[in-house]
Amino acid sequence: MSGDNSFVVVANRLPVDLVTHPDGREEWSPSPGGLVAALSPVLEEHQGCWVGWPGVSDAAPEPFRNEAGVLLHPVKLTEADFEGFYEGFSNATLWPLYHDLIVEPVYNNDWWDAYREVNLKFADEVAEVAAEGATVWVQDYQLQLLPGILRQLRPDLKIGFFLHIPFPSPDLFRQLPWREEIIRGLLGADLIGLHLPSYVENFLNLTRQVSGHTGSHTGQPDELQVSGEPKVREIGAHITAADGRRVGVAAFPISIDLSSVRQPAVEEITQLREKIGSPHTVMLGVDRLDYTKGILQRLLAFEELLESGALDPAEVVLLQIATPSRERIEQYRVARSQVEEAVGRINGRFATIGRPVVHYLHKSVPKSELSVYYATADVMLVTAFKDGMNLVAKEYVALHGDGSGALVLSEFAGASQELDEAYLCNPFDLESLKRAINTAVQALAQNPESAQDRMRELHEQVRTHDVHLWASSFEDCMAGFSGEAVHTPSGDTPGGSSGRVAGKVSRD
Ligand code: GDG
Repeated sequence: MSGDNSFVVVANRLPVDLVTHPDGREEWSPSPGGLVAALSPVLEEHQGCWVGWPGVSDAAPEPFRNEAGVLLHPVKLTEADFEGFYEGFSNATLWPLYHDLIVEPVYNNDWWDAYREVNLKFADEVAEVAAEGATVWVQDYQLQLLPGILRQLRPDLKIGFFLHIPFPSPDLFRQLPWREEIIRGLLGADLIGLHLPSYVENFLNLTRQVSGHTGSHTGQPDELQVSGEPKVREIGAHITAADGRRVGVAAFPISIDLSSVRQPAVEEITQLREKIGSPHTVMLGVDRLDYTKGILQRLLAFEELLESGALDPAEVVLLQIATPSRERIEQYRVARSQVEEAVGRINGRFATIGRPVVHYLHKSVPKSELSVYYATADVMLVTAFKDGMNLVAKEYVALHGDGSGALVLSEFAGASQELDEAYLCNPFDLESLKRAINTAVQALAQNPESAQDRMRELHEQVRTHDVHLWASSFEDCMAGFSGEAVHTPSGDTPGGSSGRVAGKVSRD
C-alpha cells in the first residue's frame, strides 16, 4: 500500500486518452477537463491519486503522473467488462432510468453481474492504493456499489460519492430489480453529493420507502451545513445506515473552471462569421449526441420557425456540434439517424448553394475551437429533456461576461435552477421551445439592454459559483464528517440487531 495517497479520486474514466501517432506509435496523453482542474489542487496537496479506466479495453499503462503531477492509476477492463458494465448496465439500464425513461431501460442479469464485478475490481484497486485513513471520492453512476464494497474492505477510509446525473423519483428507481443493492452500495459512503435539492429529496424519500427491504433505517433529517451562497436552496440531511453510521446527503451544484476559459480574439469571431456566410443571427448547439439532450426537438423547432417565416433562412445559421457518444448502443444510433435526417431535410428545404442553414459536425472539436463557437453565437440552445446539470450552458455564459448573447435553456436541465435569467423552455412542448427561441431573438434585436442585463446576471452567477467552490464545498463537508454511529434511544443501532455493514455486496 502506498503511504502517500491520502486523497483518492475514483471515476470510471481516467483523464487520459490513448493517442496513435501517424507512425503508429501509441502514447497516453492527459485529457484535461473540468473535473481534473477542480480536483487537481486537492490531489496535489494530499499527494493523491486518480483511479480509473484508461478508455481502452484489455490495455492499461503503468501508473503515471499527469501534467499537474497527479498520479493516474489505471484499472484494466476486458472487452466483456466494457460491454456488460459500461455499455449495458451503466448506459442502457441506469442512464435511461435516471433520466426519467426518455427511452426504455433494459434490465439484464448478465449486465448486472458485470456491473458488480467491475465495481469489485475498482474496489480492489482503491483498497490497494489508498493510504491508511485516506479520503476516497467516488464519482458517478457507474460506481454506485463501490462505497459499500470499500466500506467492507477498508473500514478506515472516509468515503464520499458524487452523482453527476439526476437521481430519479422513488417510483422510477423502484423499477430497478437490483434497487436494494444499489442503495446499500451508496449508503456505504459518509457523504452522498447530488447536483440539486430535488435529487436529494428523491434520494431521501426513496430510502424512507425501501428501508424495510434494505434493513437500513432513516433517522430524522437534520441540518447539514453546505458552504457557499448558492441560488439553489441549501439542503442537506443525515440518514442512518444499517450499521448505525450517519450518512450525509446534500446538494452540490457542479460548475466550470472559469480560469481555463479562453476569450477568443475578435478576428477569430469575425472569421467564423464570414466563413458561415455572415448571418445576422448565429445559433449554436453543443452536445454529446445523446437522446437526453433534445437535439432533434431543437432542430424541429428551428425548422418550424423557418417554415412560418419567424426566422429568415437568409439571416440565420444554426451550428450544431454533436460529439460522437456511445455509438454501439441502439438508441444512440437511432438518435443520430433522426438528427441527421432532420439536418438533411432542413438544409434541403431552406439552404441555398454554398449557404447551409444548419452546419452540423459529428465530431469532437478542440476546446479552443469550441470557445470561438461559444463566443460567436448570438443564441445558445440547450434543450435537454433531462440533464443532471449541463455544463455547456455555463460555458456559454462564461464567454459572455460583456452581456452579449442569449441562452435558451430547458427547465429540465439542472442548470436552470441557477440560471433562471435564461430564456427557459419546456422541450417536450415544441411551441414552448419556439417561443423561447423567438423571445431570445426578439430581445437581442429590440430590447438589447434587457438582454444584456440578463446575461450579466447569468455571468455573475457562474463567476461566483465555479467548480472550485463545488469541490471545496464537498471537501469541507467531508472533512466535517465523523461518520460515527448513532444510537437509538433503546441503545440498539438502527437497522436491526444484525449489525451488518451497510454496503454488503457478496463477492460471488
Ligand atoms: C454529465 C451530466 C453534468 C462537448 N462537445 C465537445 C466538448 N464538450 C464538452 C463540453 C462540456 C462537456 O463536454 C459536456 O458536459 P455536460 O454537462 O453538458 O454534459 P454530459 O457530458 O452529459 O455530463 C451533466 C456533467 O456530467 C457534470 O457533472 O453537467 O448533466 O450528464 O464541458 O464543453 N469538448 C470539446 N470538444 C467537443 O466537441 N473539447
